[in-house]
Amino acid sequence: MSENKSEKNGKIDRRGFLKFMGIAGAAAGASVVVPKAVMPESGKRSLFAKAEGGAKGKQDYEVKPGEYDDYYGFWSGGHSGEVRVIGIPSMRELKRIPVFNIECGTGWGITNESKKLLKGKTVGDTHHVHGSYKNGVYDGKYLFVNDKINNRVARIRVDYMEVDRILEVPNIQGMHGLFPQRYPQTEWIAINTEFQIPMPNNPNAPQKEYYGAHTIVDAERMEVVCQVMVESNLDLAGTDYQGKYSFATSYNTEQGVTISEMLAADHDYLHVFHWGKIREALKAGKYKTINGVKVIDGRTGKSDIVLRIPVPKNPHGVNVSPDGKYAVCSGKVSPTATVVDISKLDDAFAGKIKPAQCVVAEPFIGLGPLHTTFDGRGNAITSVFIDSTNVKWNIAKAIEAEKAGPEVKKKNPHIVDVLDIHYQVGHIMATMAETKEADGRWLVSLNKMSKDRFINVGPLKPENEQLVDISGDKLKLVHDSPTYIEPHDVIMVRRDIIEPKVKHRYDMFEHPLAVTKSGVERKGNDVTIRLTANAPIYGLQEAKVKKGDRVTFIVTNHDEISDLAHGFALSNYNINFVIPPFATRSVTFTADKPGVYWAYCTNFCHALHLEMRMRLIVEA
Ligand code: K7E
Ligand code: CUA
Ligand code: CA
Repeated sequence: MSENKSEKNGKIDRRGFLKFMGIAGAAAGASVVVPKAVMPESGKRSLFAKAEGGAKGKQDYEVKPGEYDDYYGFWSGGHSGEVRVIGIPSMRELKRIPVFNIECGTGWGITNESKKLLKGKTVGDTHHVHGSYKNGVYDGKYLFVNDKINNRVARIRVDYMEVDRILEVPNIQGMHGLFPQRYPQTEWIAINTEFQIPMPNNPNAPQKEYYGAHTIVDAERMEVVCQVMVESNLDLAGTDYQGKYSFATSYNTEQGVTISEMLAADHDYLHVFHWGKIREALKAGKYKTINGVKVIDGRTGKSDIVLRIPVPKNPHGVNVSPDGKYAVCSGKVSPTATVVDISKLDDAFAGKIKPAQCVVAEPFIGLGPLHTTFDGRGNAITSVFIDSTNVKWNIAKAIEAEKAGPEVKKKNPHIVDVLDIHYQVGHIMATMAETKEADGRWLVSLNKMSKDRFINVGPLKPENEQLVDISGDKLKLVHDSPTYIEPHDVIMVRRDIIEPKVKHRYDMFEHPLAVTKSGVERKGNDVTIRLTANAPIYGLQEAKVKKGDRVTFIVTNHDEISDLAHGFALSNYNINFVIPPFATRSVTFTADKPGVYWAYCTNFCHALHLEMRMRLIVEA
């Protein structure tokens, strides 16, 4: 076959490919000559070409057939336990990355490789996804996502878009806010814990000995560096653009265990953690080791690592503006946002000014402000849960009005626009907004309820994620997108940052068990069956084992063509997984049922895909 005939735009087109494989594969049966796969050319649509041509506030959100999106959206899947990849602005779902869930499509939680990471856990509640950084911008290396249920943080390799590490963090519950270091690069990840518990977790500890913690994780080693113990819970997390501080909102400084106790105080705090002082404390040995983790006492009066800036009670999100100047706390119970001037923090840590003097504005937003994002042009946009709005406001104007006094302030000169959304918004995020390259093009409003926006699918409705054009002065709603349980947060990363890093096939020998020669090996009752997979055949047509054997199948896909994955399902043995190009996957089980069992390929790969199978004969 001529390579060129079956390639379009540098990519082997599936139709031409299947035609070719149908003939060659059927005739040869064994070694198939595979055309060299070529990287699809980047730029099926030049980034922003259309947007630049159009008027402000009128970007084209339609992505035509065959065109690419401008941004990768990485979505937390809430208590589905997964991460989703959604194209922006089309809102088309491109991929699901199983993380804390069991997923029979790919075999996540079924293969030995994934089981080793999951360690028997089967549920997860992802809230916050963030990428690794270099100099304040994503470097396209990793994504990090938390699990609030089992207190784990997972790392996704961007090159394979697959989880490679999962770390379970001791001494905490309700792992919530997570934010990576932004400068000079991501060495640490700051993680907050929403529930206070005794440290160590002693059931008889009095309520006043329940603590929260700010956990620092080493991003490369995926190990806990330390925890800073505080008396309050810590909710959302942020980091600055200098590598000096991390932030945490808190809403239970009362150390309450009932809802009325948690609402008793008239204010709460934005906690600021000083990384230099954390390093000093670790070096000086100023910590206790609890469950193998170095725990620094960060309670009020016990250390100078933590600065507590009073904010209206029960705040929620904290987001740092792309210019690195401000940390914005959303009020939640208070209808305001609190703007903290980061340049004043050093003086506050040094005791030269009071922590409250770091606050430079407290503008009115609306009822129930939760999260703030930025357009990179000096504006903030805050999600407002109770009002069901996105409120765009100007940070400089809010600071000016605060200085000018109550008469000016009550006219709300900072408010630029208010957009009704549908309905009850949680997070919002603008394109590149958590980087210094915030570009103010698109915003996604992650609405917790869709109510009447879609045809009825029963009592459990989808959530509604709305795409908003933020390129003009007005916020312009352009698209509704239903999603399944239950996204919290998202980041949207320019395509040119991610796309060059993403591979079309695995590095085959990165997996220590990669199969180059099919065969059966017995050691006592342990039987290893090694299989190559080449469309449309597995390396063996049959294998025999004995009842009671512990059987391990190891399968390596030798098809290098992009998009040619095989599956491996074993009838009546509850096994299925997918093997992408050059990947190796394995599974171990006890052959406890005698008989003939067909294993077959579940991922359509060839005209003879249905014939891609083998027998496992389990002798009595
Ligand atoms: Cu507001 Cu978990 Cu980020 Cu949800 S948190 S909304
Ligand atoms: Cu291999 Cu279908
Ligand atoms: Ca409170």
